Amino acid sequence: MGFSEKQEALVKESWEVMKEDIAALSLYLYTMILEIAPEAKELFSFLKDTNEIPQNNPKLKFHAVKVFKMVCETAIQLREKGEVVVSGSTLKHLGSVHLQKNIVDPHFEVVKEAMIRTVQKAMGEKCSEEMKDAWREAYDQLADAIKTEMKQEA
Ligand code: HEM
Ligand code: ISQ
Repeated sequence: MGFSEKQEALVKESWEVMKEDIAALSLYLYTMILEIAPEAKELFSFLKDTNEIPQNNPKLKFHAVKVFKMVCETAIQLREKGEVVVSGSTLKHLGSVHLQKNIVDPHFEVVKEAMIRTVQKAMGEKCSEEMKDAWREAYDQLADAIKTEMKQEA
């Protein structure tokens, strides 16, 4: 599906705002993931041995930022090139990491929903359906690229 300039702008604009409060928002993202799917706790090395989400774990924050940035980058690529462009080695690496962790399709829906709630939380009244749809679309395209890689590797 095509990605419009408007959609790209909505993703970029919200990411600019979100960046300013990344520590709190990354915690929120994990909180939402665990609220939707408590069993996901066992998947992440930095969560599985704790009762609470660690407040100050650099690895946890780094991962959350990386995921947001990748979706944002996907939005830009979708608009510029009409497709997801992730370097081959990165995509291969992501495919194998997620395959090893036994990530399945429903997990991708969980992360998407958690991410949308985080965008909503960050943007408050500025968050529109259009903005959320733009994030959903970019996320889905990136997730599909990772899933395809996972299938090829399996
Ligand atoms: C690891 C991105 C979806 C669970 C990673 C890493 C990245 C990443 C960049 C780090 C790889 C490395 O260690 O070098 C993404 C993106 C996704 C996505 C862009 C979707 C578009 C998911 C989903 C799940 C998941 C749906 C399941 C809930 C994990 C886990 C790890 C990981 C468990 C290993 C973390 C650890 O314990 O060190 N992902 N991911 N990911 N991802 Fe994802
Ligand atoms: C997916 N993969 C790795 C890390 C993540 C952190 C937060 C949300 C989703 C993620």
